[in-house]
Amino acid sequence: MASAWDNTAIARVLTEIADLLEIKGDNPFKIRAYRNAADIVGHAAEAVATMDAAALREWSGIGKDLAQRIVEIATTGDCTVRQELLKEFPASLLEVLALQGVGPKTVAMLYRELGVKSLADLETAARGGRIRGLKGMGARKEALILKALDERQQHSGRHLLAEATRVVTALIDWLRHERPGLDVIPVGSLRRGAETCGDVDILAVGADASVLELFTTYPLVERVLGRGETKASVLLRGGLQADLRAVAAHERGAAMQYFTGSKAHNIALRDRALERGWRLNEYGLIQVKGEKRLAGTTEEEIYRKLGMAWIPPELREQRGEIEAALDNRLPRLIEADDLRGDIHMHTTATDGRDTLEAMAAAAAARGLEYIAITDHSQALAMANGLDEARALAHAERVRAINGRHRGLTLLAGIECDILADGRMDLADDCLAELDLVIASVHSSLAQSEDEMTARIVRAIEHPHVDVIGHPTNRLLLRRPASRVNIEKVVDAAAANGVALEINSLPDRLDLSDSHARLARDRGVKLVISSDAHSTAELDGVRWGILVARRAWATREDVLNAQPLKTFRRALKRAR
Ligand code: DGT
Ligand code: CA
Ligand code: CA
Ligand code: ZN
Repeated sequence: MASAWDNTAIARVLTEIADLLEIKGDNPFKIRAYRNAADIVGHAAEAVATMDAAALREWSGIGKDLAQRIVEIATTGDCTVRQELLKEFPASLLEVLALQGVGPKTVAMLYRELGVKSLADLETAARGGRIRGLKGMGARKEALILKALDERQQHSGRHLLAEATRVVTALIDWLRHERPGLDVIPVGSLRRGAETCGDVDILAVGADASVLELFTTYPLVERVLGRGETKASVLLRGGLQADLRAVAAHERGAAMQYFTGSKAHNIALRDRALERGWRLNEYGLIQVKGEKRLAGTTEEEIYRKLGMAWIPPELREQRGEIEAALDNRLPRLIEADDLRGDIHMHTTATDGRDTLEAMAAAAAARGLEYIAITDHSQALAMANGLDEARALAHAERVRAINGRHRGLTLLAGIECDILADGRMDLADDCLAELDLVIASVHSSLAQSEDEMTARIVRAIEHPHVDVIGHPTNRLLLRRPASRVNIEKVVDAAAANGVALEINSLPDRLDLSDSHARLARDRGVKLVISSDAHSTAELDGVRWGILVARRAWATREDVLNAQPLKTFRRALKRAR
């Protein structure tokens, strides 16, 4: 059997064990060893499930016991240590632990003193004012817990696109392994590349109903929510719900179109069909008079019959795409292969995990023509940010390895903090020496809209700033965007020839799709960057590409889709 356990899933079990041990108050060294192992496995380039214990022990930090545990997890999906711990503590405590601002010691105390076993228990205790009396808690902590519970409620049930994609890819691989040749297609918000997914929707085409039975036996199914004639729903480990629908081969296109959505796009399309006396649903496009079947095998024929070009799923949000398709003026969307450079990444000089040399080698292996190394500046002390002297010395090291990889040019850049008043964190003469300056906000995020807008605009007007990094500083499902007047930022960027970043980190995706669309509509150039803090994260640009596509961006709109020469000429410093 193909292992259902990819590295991230294995790492999650290891982290769970560490969490449970910490709640228990176990030996700190043992806890550290599990956390460390989770970190190593989660970032490993090889598939851990294909390795044996001896191979795992080659990695520093993984001893004999841990190696055996990992093999056990990779083959069975669980391990006896975790099972033993779950006899002592209910699994629902892990959800309490996952709450923002609640650590293992607090969870242990809440459990011991108040019998809090779940989020529901926690809410009752907090509302009843029973937490403030506990050692080290107080009314303020109690209020923070209620706020965290409230925020969780708001995001409840949504998952990052990258996480949903990872889970669905593993599930589909497993289905195809069990049923070679099975035609399975992910649809819904995942296929549209939306930044978060509620549940994931999957089609199995041309298979009989037994595929639904098989689906419910997937090893990572936590609970079967329902099973009917044509649809089954399950809750997967990690909390994601997945729906599988069995559809007939001749309805493939209609089902894809219908279940890809969005709802708003479907309604607009269906209205167009109705105007012509046709019916459009998940089974096909049907002429009502005489029940004549007009289309349904492919999406293309459905759109064609309705008088328009096929619309890429990322555009199906009822934001003008139907009108554009009717007029034959849909944009030619940027594709992953169009990216030639990646101009935002970190190394061990600040808070990256991998060295400059390793990042360069990984970029070359991915076929990139150029990269910019953009470590942090001094204000980000937590990240060991660079002062002027270190920034310049680092730039020298970057330039020194230029030419080591055939076809790859390295630019010596910086991700310079924008201070609270809009000044740059490093002196002008230092910034002038560098090849590229990304300016980013990392602090004083709670400023008023006026302050934050003026702060970013001031950075845009700085003579050496080329790009604004993650302009709103949101963290998906965790932290809202800063209050900032994005129109003013976009207009200032257009006036000053500064590019705006689409940061590809799965929990940032900042600019968002609609903000990026506003920027491109007003002639601002975009950059799509990984903001990688490890070699593996260089692949994250795929998420930024989806945002750019949802923003209607073409290759011409994206600076790092240009050859190096054009890219450098387009930077503000070149003006
Ligand atoms: P999500 O799950 O919240 O991330 O978003 P979606 O878009 O995946 O929504 P979901 O799972 O409720 O439904 C999947 C697709 O099925 C949806 O995008 C369009 C289609 N659909 C569902 N319900 C309706 C409906 O009532 N009317 C129409 N026209 N389409 C629907
Ligand atoms: Ca969905
Ligand atoms: Ca659904
Ligand atoms: Zn940053």
